[in-house]
Amino acid sequence: MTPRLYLPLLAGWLASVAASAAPAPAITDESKVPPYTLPDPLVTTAGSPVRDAAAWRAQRRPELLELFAREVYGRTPSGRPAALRAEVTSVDRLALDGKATRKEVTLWFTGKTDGPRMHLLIYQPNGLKSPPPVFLGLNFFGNHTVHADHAITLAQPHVVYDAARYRPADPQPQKKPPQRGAHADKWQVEAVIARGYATATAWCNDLAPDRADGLAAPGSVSEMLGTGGAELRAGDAWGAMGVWAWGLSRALDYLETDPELDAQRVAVHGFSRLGKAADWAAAQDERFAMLISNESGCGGAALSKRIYGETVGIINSKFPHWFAKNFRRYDDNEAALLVDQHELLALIAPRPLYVASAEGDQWSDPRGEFLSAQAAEPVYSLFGKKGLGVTAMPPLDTPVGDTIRYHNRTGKHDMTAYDWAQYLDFADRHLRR
Ligand code: GTR
Repeated sequence: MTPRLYLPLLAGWLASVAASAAPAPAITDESKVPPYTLPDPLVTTAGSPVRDAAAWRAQRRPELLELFAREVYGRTPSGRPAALRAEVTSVDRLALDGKATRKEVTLWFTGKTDGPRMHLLIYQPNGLKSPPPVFLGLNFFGNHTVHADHAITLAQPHVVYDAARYRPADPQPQKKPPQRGAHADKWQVEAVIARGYATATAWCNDLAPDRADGLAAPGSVSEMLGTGGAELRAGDAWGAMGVWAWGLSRALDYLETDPELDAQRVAVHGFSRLGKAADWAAAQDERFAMLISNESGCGGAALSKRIYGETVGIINSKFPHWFAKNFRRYDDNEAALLVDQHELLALIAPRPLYVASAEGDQWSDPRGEFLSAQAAEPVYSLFGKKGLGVTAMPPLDTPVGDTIRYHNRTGKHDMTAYDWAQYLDFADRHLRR
């Protein structure tokens, strides 16, 4: 082979090696964080300033939504399916020792009872004079894991992760199905009910199984809408975050039809990967009255351009199905992003927003979550809303802020009774009539 023919081949080979190269390792030493520049939420991509709430709404908000859809999460192909049908499958007015009503509702997305569906579990406090506000969030392992209540229908299929089909690099291959109440600590159902709120949840795997081939799985919403699997899809087609966010909006569609619940006052929440989904759901769907983002980290509340903990390259290589394929353009190349996650948080404005980190969860970058919440403030200011009200990160276990609130809890990656106590206080302040 002559050198002239050889060179392009070599270049091609080098490019393919670079594309499949392992992402740069995570930085967890603050002094090693490289400098970065954040895009200004109040300057359009074309460079014009956004001076008031009207311009934000008319111009910048749609522009940012488009950038997040195209480059980060993928496009949401449709809203409420015309044929969607809700079927209340059980009601117990004497649940939790008579303190609550437990309801189970199945949403049949095509209207057909053998088609794609999502099972919603709801607890609502008894004895209230008016319909309560609702905390709504997806769960990791099935509705039966949020409380030990034996009447909760076991999630099907009752196997969560199939280790063989999961990527070897994934940290959570798991064969044993999680048991009833396994995640009760993360849901604090009694505490929520005692404070006069309803709580509603569905399993993320009902919408799209959380595994590399989940987007193409029969019965998933992505398969129903024909948007393609993790590899064989358009660059801007949605990933699991988009599908899960869509499911949260469909749950809200149901809540709007239930006269016993106040759908005008729904706080959407999520922990970790499901926090990322909640963030994207609240950004797109302004019917959500409040967002609680609990340790949502990379691709959630944490800044992407700040290279600390999990990065875009790491998350895309471990979870190829979570984000749009286009997001892979920014693997180890975050500086090229036209948006960053503070602008996702800004899309929640003027609605109340709680961002929470945990000190023991450096992977999610607590400082990057704080800085992101802080950088969303100028947009809240346009609406006359107060943000964090501090310039430096607060001490541990010390919530700060008004319409944007933040805390960094001691302890590990989790959603604890302490976290819930803060969220309930926040809801009392902003959702109570
Ligand atoms: C990790 C992932 C994080 C976070 C977490 C979780 O493996 O790297 O982005 O989402 O899982 O969901 O618990």
